[in-house]
Amino acid sequence: MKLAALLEEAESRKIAFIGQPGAGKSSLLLKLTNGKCEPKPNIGQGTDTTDWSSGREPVWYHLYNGTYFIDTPGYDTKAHPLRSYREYFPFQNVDAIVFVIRGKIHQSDEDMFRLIMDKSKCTSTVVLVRGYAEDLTEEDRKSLEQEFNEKFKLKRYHVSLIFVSNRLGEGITELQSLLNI
Ligand SMILES: Nc1nc2c(ncn2[C@@H]2O[C@H](COP(=O)(O)OP(=O)(O)OP(=O)(O)O)[C@@H](O)[C@H]2O)c(=O)[nH]1
Ligand SMILES: [Mg+2]
Repeated sequence: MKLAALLEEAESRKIAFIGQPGAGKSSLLLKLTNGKCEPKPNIGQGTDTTDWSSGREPVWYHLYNGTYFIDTPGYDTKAHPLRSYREYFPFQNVDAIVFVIRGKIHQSDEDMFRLIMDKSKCTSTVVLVRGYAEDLTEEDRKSLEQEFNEKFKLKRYHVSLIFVSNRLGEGITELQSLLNI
């Protein structure tokens, strides 16, 4: 696959965004790069906006300050099933993975998290982002943190959890400093 070859060759740092359709990956990429990455990612009104399955050559990465940002399509769809990530996505060639969750945790999210942990073999930094945080109360956050810890074993894997709102900007500075952007 072309992406794998490209990432293997590139000496710059690489940060990938992975999550369900509409989780807010492309919006987060734009925020983290202060709206300046090139090319700009497409932000959707609905889901499946970032698409690697069409016949056209997809945009594999977005550049900002010498870092490659890889904005993956939402997983667990007909066009981008989990197995396509298992087979083709070069997890081992990225330096950091931002795993974005929006709402309820699905079995496919647990499967994807396991895949990330297995494939990246702890060589990359993994951060769990809970998006749409502007709607969450303190209580919500506490129970989500507990649920994430149980389902994803964040402590065991040393994965940080960050609440982010792309709408209000919450969590962006924290994530930038964690990822050294
Ligand atoms: N309120 C709110 N809306 C958000 C947030 N993040 C993203 N959105 C909106 O959610 C929609 C989808 O956002 P995208 O960034 O395109 O989501 P994506 O994960 O890249 O989606 P795909 O590429 O289709 O997988 C857009 O209308 C965004 O404006 C957030 O934190 N809060
Ligand atoms: Mg997208």
